[in-house]
Amino acid sequence: MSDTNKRALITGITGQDGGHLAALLHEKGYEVFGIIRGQHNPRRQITQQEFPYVNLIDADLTDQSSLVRAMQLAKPDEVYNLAAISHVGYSFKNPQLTADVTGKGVLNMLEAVRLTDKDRNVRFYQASTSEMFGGLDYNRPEKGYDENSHFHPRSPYGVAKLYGHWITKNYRESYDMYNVSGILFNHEGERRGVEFVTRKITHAVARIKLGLQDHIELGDLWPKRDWGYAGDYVEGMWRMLQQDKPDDYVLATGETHTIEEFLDLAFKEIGIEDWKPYVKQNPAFMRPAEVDILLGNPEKAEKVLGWERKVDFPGLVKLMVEHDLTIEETKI
Ligand code: G4F
Repeated sequence: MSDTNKRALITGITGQDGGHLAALLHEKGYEVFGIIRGQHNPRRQITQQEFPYVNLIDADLTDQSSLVRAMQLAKPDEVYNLAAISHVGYSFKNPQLTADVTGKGVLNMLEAVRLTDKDRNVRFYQASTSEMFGGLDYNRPEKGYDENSHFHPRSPYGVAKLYGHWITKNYRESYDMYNVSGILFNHEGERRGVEFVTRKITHAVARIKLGLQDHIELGDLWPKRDWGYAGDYVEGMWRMLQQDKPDDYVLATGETHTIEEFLDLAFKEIGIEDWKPYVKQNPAFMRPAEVDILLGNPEKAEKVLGWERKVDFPGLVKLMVEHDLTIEETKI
């Protein structure tokens, strides 16, 4: 089957990755369906305006019958399960909701696929995460975490994602389903929500430049992350589902940087060399347990999938600051 008559169903269509992936699949000629939740979701209209070609289906990861209905309506060749409670800090405050959506929601989606796809034609992508590794000294490989590294999640979010990861694998082994987990390290960009540290910084930096605010409040600045560009990562997701056999892959840059380094580059974009007078630390943004360092090893994805990242760390920061300096939302 050529890409031009394939159908894809995306959960989490209103999120950062959902937007990038919808655009990519549309460009490849897919008919794209997206699951949207809630009777009064303000993002419904925004999504429909930005992606008029996406067919929105009302469903919720916590309601399995709605997912069965979504499968029957979309009749997809590929399912991308991107929906989740995805903010690590929020997951400490709402651990049970996180377990229901980010953990058990994966089971609900897998069951919906299993029950509606008797011939096992559907390919399923699960959005696994580097948060499952936990970043502690004792299990951190020198070249970065890979597909065989030990898991030690450090948040209710990481624990819930680990359940999603293993149940995806279990359904692959038990029911001969084409299930893949992409273990993605942090990926950012102009579509990132302002609740995540990179976009929070670039949004604030743009507002400081425009004279709309005079400082930014952050939590810990020493944690290190392996930050890539989300647009590059959705290409990797798609490639994972085009292989002959289902398998799991890490997508990462192989570099790790502190939040301070991100601040350095972001403030330099607006001509400020010393950002310290503009940054205040606020314990409200610190977490009960922190993931110290995330560094991924993308060798397998590069070799098997031919995946490569196009945007490097300085390029990512530049792209995000430049974007935030120009959009109207920065001024609101
Ligand atoms: O931007 P963050 O909230 O992302 P985090 O926790 O690394 O999680 C993201 O990446 C994961 C992949 O590894 C995804 F699975 C997950 O869904 C999400 O997309 O925080 C990054 C770091 C943390 O160490 C946090 O403690 O920044 C630190 N930080 C410091 N001040 C802050 C802030 N984080 C946020 N969100 N807000 C702050 O004010």
